[in-house]
Amino acid sequence: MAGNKRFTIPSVEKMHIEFKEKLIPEIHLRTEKRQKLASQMKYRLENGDGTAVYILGVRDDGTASGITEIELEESLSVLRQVASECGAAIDRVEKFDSNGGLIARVIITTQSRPSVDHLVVSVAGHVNHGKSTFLACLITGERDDGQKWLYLDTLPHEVERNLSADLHFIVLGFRGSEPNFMKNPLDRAERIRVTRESERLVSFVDTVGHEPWLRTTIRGILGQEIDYGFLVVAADDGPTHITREHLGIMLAMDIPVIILVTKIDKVPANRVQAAESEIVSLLKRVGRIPFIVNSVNDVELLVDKVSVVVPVFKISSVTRQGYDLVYHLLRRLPPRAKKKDQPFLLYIDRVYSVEGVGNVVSGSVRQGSLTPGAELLLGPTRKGAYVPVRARSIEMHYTRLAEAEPGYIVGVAVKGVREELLERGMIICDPSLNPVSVRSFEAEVTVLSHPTRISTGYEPIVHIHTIASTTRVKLLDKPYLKAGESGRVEMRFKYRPFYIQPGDKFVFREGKTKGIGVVTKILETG
Ligand SMILES: Nc1nc2c(ncn2[C@@H]2O[C@H](COP(=O)(O)OP(=O)(O)OP(=O)(O)O)[C@@H](O)[C@H]2O)c(=O)[nH]1
Ligand SMILES: [Mg+2]
Repeated sequence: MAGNKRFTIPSVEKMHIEFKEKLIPEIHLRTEKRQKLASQMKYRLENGDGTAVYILGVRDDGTASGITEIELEESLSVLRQVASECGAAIDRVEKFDSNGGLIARVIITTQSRPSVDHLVVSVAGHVNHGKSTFLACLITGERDDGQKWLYLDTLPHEVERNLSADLHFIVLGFRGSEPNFMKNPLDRAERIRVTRESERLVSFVDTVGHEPWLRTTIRGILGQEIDYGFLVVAADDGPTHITREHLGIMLAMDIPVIILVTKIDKVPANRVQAAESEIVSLLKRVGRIPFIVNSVNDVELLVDKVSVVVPVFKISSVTRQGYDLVYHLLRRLPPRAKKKDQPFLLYIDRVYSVEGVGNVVSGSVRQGSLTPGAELLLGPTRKGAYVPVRARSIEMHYTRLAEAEPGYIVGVAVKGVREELLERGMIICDPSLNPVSVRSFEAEVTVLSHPTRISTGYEPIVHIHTIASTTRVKLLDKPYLKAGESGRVEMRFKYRPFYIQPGDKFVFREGKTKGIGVVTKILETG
């Protein structure tokens, strides 16, 4: 035993600190004790501005007694449950070895719930047309000095090549009608501040324009629960074949599109005019109504009609010309209808492991809501099984959440599964969804471009949600399909099953071939 050694924490305001030797579920989770613990925790949280610290393994008088690993686990399970009743959660646990056993410092924080008024916007467009720069200038309120893209492109090979290579997520907040600017978007504390303080949040997904990485661009559009798509077109180049391809994907997915003509400072007015005309005729060719936006009045006119009309803004990130209208639009755009009253479902986009937290999966909430502590299913595995897991905690833009709603792009810490099992394209869901493992399905497809023709045996990559998987195609009503033609097909995932539903839309591609489709029927499962 540690004898009478006193445990002191230097320079900490003691009002939010509680000393406990240990907590025992059988005792401390009984109604009376539990209520007492909860009211004590609320008091500590209030005094600590949303943070409470529990020191375990130390008696009330500050004498270190030390506890075992098992006693610590039990104590943490009590604290976890009580915290969740207080709208809080364990943020981290720091363990120290005392000679008689363990002493742990448990930091509990109130979970702030960001504004329900939340939009998700994906930004696509030709390489170098100014997507990342636009987002950096939008959220900082600054002008482009040629370096602003570095706020988004943080990977070493992105910095080196000045090319976005992966998806990046960033948030713009509004307080009242004013944008809540971030000084430095790379600073986590700034992101948390904006997420906590703002009444409206616009989460942006910055995609990539470099053609060979189309797979990633598609994931930025299909893999998230997008409300609107921004398509960036540089005034000097005008729309390109990549612009058309990204526009085609957004429209096929029924995403309302908004066009930003950037770099208008770089070229004379007649070149801006020419780019504008090219965009107008492109939109007309795909059956959309262009709307050139010149004033706040224009924004007001179109704000609730964006699925019918395609607004075209002319901006410069160097002079910030046109930015005021874009802010006005983002402040006013209505979120699309959300499926909140359905079982929770999220397609895993990324998997990582965080020290002290464990495995984290991230992605957009497709439907339903999620609270920390929820029991979930994760899968399907390669063998078609679903594994029970628990959501330990939820974060959005580094901010802890008490509840995640449809559209939120969140990281969920999951307990109960080995990291090797986790893969992009799997789901986490509420068990009431009763998910199946789909091996083959029927679909209606349209071939957008193909140098020759498609027949049975064709093997494209299919993108559905965050899934990107090789499938084998069997034509059901025609011997072959040419560019521009539609048909009924059977598609079989070649390597492993996934969770998909009738009505899911997808993109398929293989070399120069591109097509779109919708799942009409689930065939083989298991
Ligand atoms: N003159 C001028 N230059 C701009 C403007 N917007 C962006 N740029 C410059 O254009 C270059 C490319 O900008 P990025 O923001 O990296 O382009 P991107 O579309 O994100 O590129 P990828 O993500 O790699 O597809 C940078 O050098 C920017 O400084 C603008 O409005 N005016
Ligand atoms: Mg970029």
